[in-house]
Amino acid sequence: MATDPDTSAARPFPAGFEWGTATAAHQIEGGNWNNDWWAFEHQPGSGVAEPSGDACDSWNRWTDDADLVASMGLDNYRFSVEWSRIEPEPGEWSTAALDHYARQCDGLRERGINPVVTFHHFTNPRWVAERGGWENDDTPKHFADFCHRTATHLGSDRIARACTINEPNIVAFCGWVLGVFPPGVSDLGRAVSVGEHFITGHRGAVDAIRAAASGVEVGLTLSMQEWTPVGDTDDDLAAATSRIAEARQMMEDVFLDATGGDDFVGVQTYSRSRWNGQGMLGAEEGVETLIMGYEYWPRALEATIRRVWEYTGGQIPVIVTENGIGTGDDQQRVRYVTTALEGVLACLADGIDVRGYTYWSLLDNFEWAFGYGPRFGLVDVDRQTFERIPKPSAAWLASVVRANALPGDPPKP
Ligand code: GCO
Repeated sequence: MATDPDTSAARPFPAGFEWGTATAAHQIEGGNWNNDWWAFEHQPGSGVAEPSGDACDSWNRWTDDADLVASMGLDNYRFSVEWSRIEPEPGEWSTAALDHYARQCDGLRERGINPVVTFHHFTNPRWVAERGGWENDDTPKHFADFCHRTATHLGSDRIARACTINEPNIVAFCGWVLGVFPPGVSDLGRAVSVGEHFITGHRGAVDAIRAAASGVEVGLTLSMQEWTPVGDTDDDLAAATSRIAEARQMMEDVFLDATGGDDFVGVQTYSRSRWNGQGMLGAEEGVETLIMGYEYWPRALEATIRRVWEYTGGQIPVIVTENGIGTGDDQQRVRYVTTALEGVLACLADGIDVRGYTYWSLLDNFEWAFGYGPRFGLVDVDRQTFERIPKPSAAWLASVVRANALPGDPPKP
C-alpha cells in the first residue's frame, strides 16, 4: 500500500474514521431575512457587530462549497436547513426551498460526500419568534412538524446523518442569560424553561426524523467545554469543583440526559473555562486569548470527549461535530487542530468510540454577534466577489485525511 512520504511515522486513525467540515445556513447562505436572527441584527442596541447580509452567498454558490469539500477528500459535509425558508409562515411549506436542499444533498452525494443535515442551527422563523420562540409550549411541536416534513422530502437516501438542535445550551444561555442572541433577554428562570422546551424539541425531532427517514442516524450536537477548577488549597479546589458541578449540570448534563437512545452524541468544543468557588475566572496568565474572548486551549476537545463517554456510560458513540479556531493566523489553525486531533487519538487508544472529526468551518462566515471578524474557515471568502480562496490549512487537512493519520512530527508549541 502506498503511503505519503511525509507520513512514514504517521499516527493513524482507525479505518472508517469519518472526516468532515461544517457550516450553518444563516452563517453562509445570505438573505435569510425571515428569521429572528436577521431581525435581531437590525435591532438598535442588540450589540450585533454587523448584519449577515449576503453572507457567503452559499444559497446560490453551494456547488462551489461542495467542490471545495470534495477537493479536500472529506467524507462528510455538515450543513443546516433553514426553517424560515422551508416554512415561511405557519403551516405554509415551500416546495422550492425543500427542492433546493434536496438538490444540495444530491450534489454532495454525486461528489462522494455524505450530507449531515442539521435541522435547527440557532435561527427560528419570525412567526415562531413572535409567538415567544422556545418559551412557547407549542414550539417543540411546530419544530417536530418541520423536521417530519423536511426529512420526508429529503428522505433516507439523501440524509446520511441528522443533527436535531445545534447547541440548545448556547441558544438558551446566550439568548436568555447573556442577552447577546435573540431575544436578548437576561433572565435565568426563563432560560431554564427554554432549555426544557429544547429537550422536548430534541426528543420530538428524533421521533419525527426516524419516522420520516428510517435508518438515518439521529443525535444532538452540544456545546461543551473543559471545566478547570482553580484553587491553592484542597478546600479551595473542592469549592471550585462543586461550583463547576452546579454550572455544568445546567449547561451540559441536562442535555446529555436527553440523549438516551440516540445514535450518536455530537461534541462541539472550542476552549475551557476556569472556576474557583465563587464563579468563573478569566484567562490564565500566559495563556493566549483568542478573538472570541476565550483561551487558546485545543486540549479541551479530549477532555470533553472523555466526559461525554464517561457520563453516558459508554453507551452512545461520539462524533466531533464541531471543533475549530477563529484566527487570522492560519498556521495557528494547523497547530490547534493537530493538538485537538492528538486528543482524539488518545481517546481512541483508550477504547472510546469516536467515529469522526468535523472541522468548524469550511468558510470564513457570519460569526453571530461578532459579525465577520472571527475567521474560522479553511477557506477565505472575498466579501465583495464571494470568491473562495482556500487557505494552506485546507491543504494540510486534506493531507491528514488522505493519510487518515497525523504526521509523525509533534507540533511546535
Ligand atoms: C456553534 C456554532 C457555530 C459557531 C462556532 C464558532 O455551533 O457554536 O454552531 O455556529 O460559528 O461555534 O463559534
